[in-house]
Amino acid sequence: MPTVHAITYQLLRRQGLDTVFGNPGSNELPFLKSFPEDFRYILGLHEGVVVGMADGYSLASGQPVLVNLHAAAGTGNAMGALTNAWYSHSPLVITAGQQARSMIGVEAMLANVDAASLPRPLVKWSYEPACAEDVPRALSQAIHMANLPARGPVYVSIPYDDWDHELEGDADQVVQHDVRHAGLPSVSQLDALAETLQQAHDPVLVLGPEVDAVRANALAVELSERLCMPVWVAPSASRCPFPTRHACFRGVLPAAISGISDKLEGHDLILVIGAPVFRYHQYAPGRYIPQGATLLHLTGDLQEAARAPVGHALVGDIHATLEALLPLLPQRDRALPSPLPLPSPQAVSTGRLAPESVFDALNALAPEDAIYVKESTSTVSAFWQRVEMRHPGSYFFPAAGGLGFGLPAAVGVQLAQPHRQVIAVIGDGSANYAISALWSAAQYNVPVVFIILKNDTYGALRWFSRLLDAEDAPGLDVPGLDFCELARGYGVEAVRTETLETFEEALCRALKASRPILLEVPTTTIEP
Ligand code: TZD
Ligand code: CA
Repeated sequence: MPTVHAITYQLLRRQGLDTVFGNPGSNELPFLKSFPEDFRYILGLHEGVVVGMADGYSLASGQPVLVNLHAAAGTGNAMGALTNAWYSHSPLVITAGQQARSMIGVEAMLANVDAASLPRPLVKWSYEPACAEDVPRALSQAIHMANLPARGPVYVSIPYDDWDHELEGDADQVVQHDVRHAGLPSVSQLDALAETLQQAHDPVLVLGPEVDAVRANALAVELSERLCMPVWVAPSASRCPFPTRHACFRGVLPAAISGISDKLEGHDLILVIGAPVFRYHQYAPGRYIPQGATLLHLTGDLQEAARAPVGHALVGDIHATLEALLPLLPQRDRALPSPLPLPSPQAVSTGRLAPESVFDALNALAPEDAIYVKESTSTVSAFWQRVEMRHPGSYFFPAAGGLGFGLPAAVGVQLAQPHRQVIAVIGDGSANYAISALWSAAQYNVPVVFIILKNDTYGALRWFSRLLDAEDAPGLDVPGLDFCELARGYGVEAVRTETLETFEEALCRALKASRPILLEVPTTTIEP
């Protein structure tokens, strides 16, 4: 009779979860033994790195991904990274080993008492099967739960003496179990939507990460051109849903209540697609939307829809909705908005490079379909202005703002997209939270170009400290770091570049190399 181990690997294979990101302990070894040759195990040296790599892999592949962590301590280490996975709707199927069933109660070493509670509230579903027979079914449920909308991470704790257990009857049928989702609005809902859009005098489109996640980018372009409306990216952008040099593109909305109202002033209809309404950051109270405006909200996430403070929401599959909506909308007889002026090239002065110069160079020299994983918080606006992004899946930023995403996610994204160049643009503060991702990049020869912007400070916090009248706060600078030495210590080639010429040269060399390379660039500090 087949074992839990055998059926589980059949299930994972059938569901396409053949890359496992993990960090093992004794509880996990019975799962990992006889690891099938058609599976791939990617080791991360810290669980934050493991989840960050898996998150990047899932974001870039659009597929559920298996993560294998060590019981309580391993899961605990992963929690920071889980904040990002939760908000980016990454379908991570996280498994963790548990002590042998008979030793959980006595709290033997490495038992996770109340395992299912530990990862909450950062998972959609968390479970420890009540008996060994239930393990494959629970894993099947986990995969479907993670993958059904709104997608998100799930967690299953598995006692290590379950794997050799033999299954009876037709328990193997769970391998074929299939769950599909259909999420198209009704005809009358679509008609009402089309009617409202056509009636609008001056509509504006606000796009969120879900547009990029479901590859509705081209549909969003068509919609904006059909209705000749300006397009903003929803605040705290974790992905790029719209080509940034398109005539309709207006930029990223500020992450503040009153700031958004100011930017959208004058529009009578605000159509938000695939974003929360809204993901604010700094507290600047005021009106949620301009007086007299109506907000329509299309999202696949019922929680996003329910928690919005304003608007009329329609929850469904946004790709299918846009496909069905477009034929109902006649071309609007009006000029497209004029394109934003291109930023003038950053003047190069002596001394440290401005981040803007680094971005100008990237924009000129990187492949046109490069994928940027960005985690330098003070340079977000400059980056969006200067680095053109054209294709779906070109930009990833930590969705919950939890630092430690950038380095590992870049490795995961590059593993999932071997034919596109991944460029990680990381702050000297952010880089430290998951620095050992460099080891995984080196060991698996993942050819990411890592650029560390080294301004010796938590730049964004410097800015916030002025905003919050807390400039005398301690702990805002990070001097004395040498990322070239750190990178070499983890096996990654590294070079420090202090002038524009040496940066450009090193970048060109790194882009041609088929191995990971880190460039450390001393820069000035700018405002977010
Ligand atoms: N810890 C974690 C896990 N996430 C966080 N977001 C923070 C702390 C707080 N934090 C920010 O929100 S921005 C920031 C910190 C420490 C500074 C990041 O510095 P950096 O980038 O060098 O990466 P800049 O460009 O200098 O701001
Ligand atoms: Ca910094």
